[in-house]
Amino acid sequence: MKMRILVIHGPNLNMLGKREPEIYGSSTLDDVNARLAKEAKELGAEVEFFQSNSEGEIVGRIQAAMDSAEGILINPGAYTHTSIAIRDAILSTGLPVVEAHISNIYKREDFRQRSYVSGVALAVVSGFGAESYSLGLRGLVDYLKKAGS
Ligand code: CA2
Repeated sequence: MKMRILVIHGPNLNMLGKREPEIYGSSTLDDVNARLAKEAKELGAEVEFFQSNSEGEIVGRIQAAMDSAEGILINPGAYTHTSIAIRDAILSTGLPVVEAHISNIYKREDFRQRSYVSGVALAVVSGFGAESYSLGLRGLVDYLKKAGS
């Protein structure tokens, strides 16, 4: 059974580890991806990474995943709170999607308390720092293993 996971990092996540370490930690995006690649290997999955600051590019990559992945792990960044287009793209693929956030969006500003993605996601992990991605990956792979058996 193939388990290819597309990991999508939304806007400004290319700045990880370079600014605001008190909120987003000190790991860089490359550190996070290297750790996910190692964990994916241990779980028997393949990962591909994509970061973009552009909503349209993220929508395009989600659509393309229909033919190249069995699941998506996404931190939509600030588009979480604004993007009906990303939500619609997720729905159109029918792929299981796990939403991950470094910070706990529910204990931050009011405008971060609404996610357009959560309602179409398999699951949400928010607030464990970069570990949120690892927990999300693990949950998604477990889900796919069960779904395929
Ligand atoms: O907590 C998360 O993972 C967020 O998705 C991060 C977004 C924010 O808009 C969401 O509300 C919650 C922001 C990503 C910005 O990342 C930076 C990292 C380092 C320095 C500056 C920005």
